[in-house]
Formats: sequence, C-alpha cells, structure tokens
Amino acid sequence: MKQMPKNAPKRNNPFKILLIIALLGAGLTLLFPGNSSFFSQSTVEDIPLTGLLEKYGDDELKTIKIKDNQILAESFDGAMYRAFKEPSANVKDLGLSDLSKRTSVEVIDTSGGKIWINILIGVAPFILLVLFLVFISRRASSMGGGEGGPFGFGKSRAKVYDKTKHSTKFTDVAGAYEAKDEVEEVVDFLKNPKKYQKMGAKTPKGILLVGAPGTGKTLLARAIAGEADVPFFSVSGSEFVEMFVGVGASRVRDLFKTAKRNAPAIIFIDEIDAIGKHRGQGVGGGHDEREQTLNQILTEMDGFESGTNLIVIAATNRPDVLDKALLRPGRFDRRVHIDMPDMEARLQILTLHAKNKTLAPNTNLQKIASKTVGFSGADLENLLNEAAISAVKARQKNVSQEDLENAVEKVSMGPERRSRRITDSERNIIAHHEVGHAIAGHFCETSEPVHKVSIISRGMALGVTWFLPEEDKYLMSEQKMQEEMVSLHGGRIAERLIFGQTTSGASNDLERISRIARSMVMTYGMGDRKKVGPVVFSEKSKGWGGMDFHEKDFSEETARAIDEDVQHLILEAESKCEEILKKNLSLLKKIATDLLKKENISREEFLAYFKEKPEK
Ligand code: NHX
Ligand code: ZN
Repeated sequence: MKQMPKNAPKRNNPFKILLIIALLGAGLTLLFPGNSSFFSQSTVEDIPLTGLLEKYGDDELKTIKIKDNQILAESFDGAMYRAFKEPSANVKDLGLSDLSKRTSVEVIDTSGGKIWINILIGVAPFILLVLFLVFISRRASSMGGGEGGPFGFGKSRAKVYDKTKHSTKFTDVAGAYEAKDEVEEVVDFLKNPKKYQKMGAKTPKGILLVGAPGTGKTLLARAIAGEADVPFFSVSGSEFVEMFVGVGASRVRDLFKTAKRNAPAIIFIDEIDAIGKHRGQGVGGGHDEREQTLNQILTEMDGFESGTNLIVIAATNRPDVLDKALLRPGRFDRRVHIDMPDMEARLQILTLHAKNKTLAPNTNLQKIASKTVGFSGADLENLLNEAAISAVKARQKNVSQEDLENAVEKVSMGPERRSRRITDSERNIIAHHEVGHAIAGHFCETSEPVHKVSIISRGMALGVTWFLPEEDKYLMSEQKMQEEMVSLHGGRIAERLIFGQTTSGASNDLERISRIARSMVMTYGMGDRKKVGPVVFSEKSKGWGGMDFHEKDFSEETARAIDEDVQHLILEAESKCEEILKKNLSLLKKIATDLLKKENISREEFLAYFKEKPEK
C-alpha cells in the first residue's frame, strides 16, 4: 500500500540554509579581514602620529597606506612605521595632501567589505528569527504531509490517501470480524447514498473506533475508504494540540472544507482523546485550545447538510475519558469495538503478514499463534518482520520456525543485551532472584506455566522469568491476583533468604505487586469487607501541565483503611511466598547454580526438576 500525500511541497532543510549563511559569513570574513591581520609585517615600528607627520614633513617617506585608523609608512631607507589616527580624520585633516612631497599616499577603502558585513550583521538576527519560526512550525507539523509551510499554521495537515493509489480492503484486515460487519453498512452508504436517502434513513456521520493500541483501528478506517473507493483524510488528535490558541480550530475548519470539496470522503481522526477529553478539566478556567478545537469539530459535524457524503471516523483507546458531547446522536453515535485478537484471529493475522515473506515449509504459525496471548495485530506484524530480519542476518534462504520463536521473545521482552557486563556476584543474585520467581509461581495453583527463566539482560531488566498464558482469558479471579503477587515476591524473597538482604532490583516487582493489591481493594471490591467493603474508590487526576492535583471521592479515614488493607494483602502474599521458598530452598540453590551456567532455562528443563520428586 502506498500513501500519496497530495501536492507535498519540496522543502529546504532549514539547517541547510543555516549552513549556507554560516559559510557565506566565513567567506566574507576571509575576504575582508579585520585590522589585526592587515599590516602584519614583522619589522614595523610603532611611532606616535606626530612623529610620523614629522617624517612626512621632512619628506622621508616613500609610501603611506591608510586603513581605518591605522597609518603604515615606509621610508626611503626601507624602515616601516605605524601610527594611529582618529577614525574620522581624513588625509586632508592630517595634512598628508601636500603635493610637493614625494610620498605616495594610498587610502585603502575598507568600506566595501564593511558594508556587507554590516548588512549581514543587521539582517542576520532577522534571518535567524525567520528560520527559527519556520523550524518551529515545521516541527509542530512534522506529522503532516500536505499544505503547511512557514505561514500555514491554520491549514489542516491532513494526510490524504489518493483513492486511485491505495487499496486497503477488508481482506487486509484479519480478525476483527464484528467490527468489519458493523462498518460494512457504512461502506454501502458511501457507495449508494441515494438508496438510503430515498428510504428516509438517517445516515451515519461519525463512527468511534475503540480498541487497544495496535489492534488495527487505523487499518480498519483505511479499509472502509478502500472498499468504498473514496479519499481518506487522516489526522491525529495530537496534531491539533498546538501552542497557539485557535490554530487547532482553524485547522479543523480547513480539514472539513477540503474533505467536503472531495466528498464522498472519509475523515479519520486518530487519538481523538487528545482533544476530546472532558471539557472544563483544565486549570485556569474555560477556553483552552483543546476545547476550542473540540467545539469546532462538533460544530462541523452538526453542520453538514443531510446529503453531504462525509463520514468522520475517530479512533481512541480510552473511550472513558471522552467528552460526552462527542458521543451524542448525530456525532460519534456509533461505536465499534475492536478486540485484542484471540487465537483464531492471531493465526489469521500471522498468515496474512506471512504472505509476502519467505517462510520455510515446515513452519507452524498455529504454534506461534498459541504462544502469543496478549499480542496485538501490530505486535504480530512486528514479530514476523523481526523473524525475517534475523533470517536475513543469518543468511538463510527462508524464515525458520526458530526465527519465529525467537522473535516472539524479542517482541514481548525486548532484545537481549549481551554487551552488558555483569560481575559474578551480581549474576549470582540475579540467578537466585529469577529462580525465586519461577519456583514461587510454580507452586501457585492458578499461575501460568513457567516458559523461560533467563539471566540475560533485556532492556531495563537484568533477568526475566517468563510465565506464558496458554489461552485467552477475559476474567481474573481473586485467587489468581493473590498468586500473581506471590510469584512477584519470589525474586526479592529469594534474595533475602539466600543473601540476607534485598537489592534495589526488585523495584519493578514491588510496583506491580502494589498495583495489583491496590486495584483489588479499590476497583474489584476484594478488600476486607469490614474495613472497606465492595465499593469502588476512584482517585481522579485533574488539570495538567504540572498543575495537576488529585481528587479523592472518599474520606481520609477510608484512605487509611484502604492503605491498611492493601498492605495486608501484600504482606499476606509475601509470607505465602516465603513459605514456599523456604520449603524449596535446596531446589532454589540447585536451579540457580544451573542457571548461572546455562543462562537460560526452558520450560521442559524447569519442569524436569520437579519430576524426580513430585512436591506439588
Ligand atoms: C538498574 N536494572 O536499573 C538495573 C540495570 C533484580 C535481578 N540499575 O524483577 O532487572 O535493577 O524478575 C520494566 C521491566 C526497573 C521496568 C523491568 C524498571 C526493571 C527485574 C529495575 C531483576 N526480574 N530490575 C526483575 C531488574 C534493575 C527495573 C523495569 C524493570 C534483578 C530485575 C531493574
Ligand atoms: Zn523480579
């Protein structure tokens, strides 16, 4: 698929212009050197002006050269003298115009160079200012392709996909079955508007696509345009958040104007939550930039006459923060949810993206689909691409199953960082920490099976224990949450049991434990019913830009009760974890020793330790 920004102007890189100016300046300085480097003979004797004039009066001088406030003279016997004069004093003032003398007087005119340098000094700040403005405005619109330029602030920067050049179709969207069904009607409306008008059916104006990042909202919107064969104007909500109030609104106006001119058409607003947050949330009263932009969008949507063949599709992953006004009838009244892909959809997505890749004949995408619970469509696309890249690097003739499996790890945990040098004593701590997680998790009933334990650094982490879910789940039980905390405690507790103290490395584990415990109490009603009970407590953050503050919808007493309950849950999980690890201390040491040697332990290798004497 090719995207074709219409009439994108050729742009000179502002840095190029700056470079040219700098070179020009340097050239001029060389051409018209300053005073210091002009008279540079070594045997010049500095004498007072009166002395020099005296020599002139005695007719001892062969030549006099005057440059600015310097006078250089050469006598008939070859001596060089230099004297200084007032800059304003000219040849006549000094009495050097006596024609009876044999001296040749030459005034070196530096004003030619000076003029240029002066002009340059005069205009340079201005040029720099203009360049700066251009730079700023370009940066602000770096996402856009269309109009713009230095003074095009108010122009929409919508990317346009030419309908003859792009052809995303529903067949390019794997999975998302219901979403496709729902938007099929929209395609029909764009293709045959008369049919609907005759029947008196109200046609949709706005569709809100809701889905987690990477689930294919943009792809679906583009497929609607492709199926209906209409132009597609794409903008991102974050592009409207400008530094100048009113610019966003004027861009919206321009965008709708252009789209109407090209109707039937689709306007796609990505990340609409960037502008569509509840209004009146900002600190400092009413009309901020976002609000004006949002109002303009609403006005435009209310404004199209019935018969305008224009559909606005907006995408968000946070429908909860959207202003209610956006969701009223006649606006974004249709919501289409796109789920994270399930096993079946993942297989379809993988198959689709594998089409243009050379896979080995024995690859099994089904297996990959089952190992990628929680991956979005974008993750899966990325996975196949990573696999293809590593196949190229290894000079293979096709992508093997192993490439695919390694890519799963790379996409979900980040690439390995083998260059990080780690001392033996730290490696020892890391190994025990990770095995602690693995063993604690292994003895939890609801825990996902251990997939891999590794002491190779990846991204921020020095080591990882990877639990792999085997099937798509939509609910999480109380027990599962408790046991999740138990296995997260495993690393820190193992450090404490083996080395007598913990390290800073467990910070991320503790963060996750705290988040689980807090949401159990505050969101899922799993707290102590005598202390807090099944009530949802929310803490809203209001305002932005460093001025934000939190507003609790519960009392200080309740806050204390929540804190106590959260702490209780965390400590309970910790003692359960400690119990498990104390019972399996010798196994912990044994596996950690092996891990130090092997660096990675696979699921099979890990399970083998428990086969010998079943403890579970
Ligand atoms: C540091 N990193 O920041 C070093 C490089 C305790 C054996 N000085 O718990 O690597 O200490 O079970 C996402 C993921 C911070 C965000 C991991 C933010 C890790 C990871 C701190 C293992 N494995 N800790 C772990 C770890 C560290 C950290 C993260 C994150 C260690 C531990 C990081
Ligand atoms: Zn850990």
